[in-house]
Amino acid sequence: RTMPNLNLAARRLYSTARPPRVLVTGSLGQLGTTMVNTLRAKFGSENVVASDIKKPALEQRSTGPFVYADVLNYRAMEQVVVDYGIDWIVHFSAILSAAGERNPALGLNVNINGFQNVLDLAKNHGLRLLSPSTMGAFGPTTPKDETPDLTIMRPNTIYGISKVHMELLGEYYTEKFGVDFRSLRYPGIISADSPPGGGTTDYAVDIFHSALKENRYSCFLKSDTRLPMAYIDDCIVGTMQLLEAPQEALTQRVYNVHACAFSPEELTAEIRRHHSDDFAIEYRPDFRQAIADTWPRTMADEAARRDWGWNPLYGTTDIVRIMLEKLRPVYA
Ligand code: AKB
Repeated sequence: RTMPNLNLAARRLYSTARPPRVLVTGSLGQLGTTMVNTLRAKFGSENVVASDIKKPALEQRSTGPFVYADVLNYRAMEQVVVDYGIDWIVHFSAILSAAGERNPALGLNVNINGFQNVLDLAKNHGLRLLSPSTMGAFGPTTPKDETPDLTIMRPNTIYGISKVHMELLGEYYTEKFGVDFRSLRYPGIISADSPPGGGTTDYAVDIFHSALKENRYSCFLKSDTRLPMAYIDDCIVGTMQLLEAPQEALTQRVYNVHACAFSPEELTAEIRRHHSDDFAIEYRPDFRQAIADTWPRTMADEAARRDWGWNPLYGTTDIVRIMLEKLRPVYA
């Protein structure tokens, strides 16, 4: 059946009569795997196309379509959009904070040019685009407690700079071209099933593996470095909520989301309580300390709660309990 020749707004309406076809970039990363499974459970496996430039494990391949697609190649991405009749893109490809400082050229290329490509695809093909931002978009001069949505944003990392660029450009395309761009500023995300890659908050996942493996951990942040964090289930539920929210509900395009906050020493105390009193930790701050020092301690997220129902369920104690439960069998 050929698509009638409708204008973009009507085409969006037309496509709501059936489940949306969603493309997920960076689908093999920390958030991609869970997001793809959640989208497939909701919209049907055949309607969710996972993409990445790595080879998926067999189980990641078997749940639905997977394509090799490099976000740096506009034409290749466009071919996927056209071939699969994509309506929405969830853009997870990114080089995170620590990896971006190790390789600034790569960080700039993937985070700026990769985003530009999906943004242009959204414009040219009338797609909804959800591309997450981060607390890393804030910087040393941003107020650190209850950081508001709208505040000083002068980050000093490649990751932060490229995410501010993304936020502004997304808003610009919404204003000028009617692109349906949506974003949320993630805190550090804690997950057991998929490892994080190249972030400053990675310690808060690594620590559980080390605790169970050798009952000790060498932490690359100082003991009292407090940062916002969230459990992956809250992150994915929130991302789905924003993705599916009706346009009229959104009073802004970029939203802070906050769930809990802890420092390495607070996390260690919880791990000792749930795992072992003699869990040992040493602190050897490296270059990631300077990154963490520029980020908020807590973020204000009233707008996300009000506009699309952000309502995180997991606090620090829950996260520690669940992470230990899930990972214990791996190291038994
Ligand atoms: C990182 O640490 O770079 C990420 C983030 C907070 O965006 N986890």
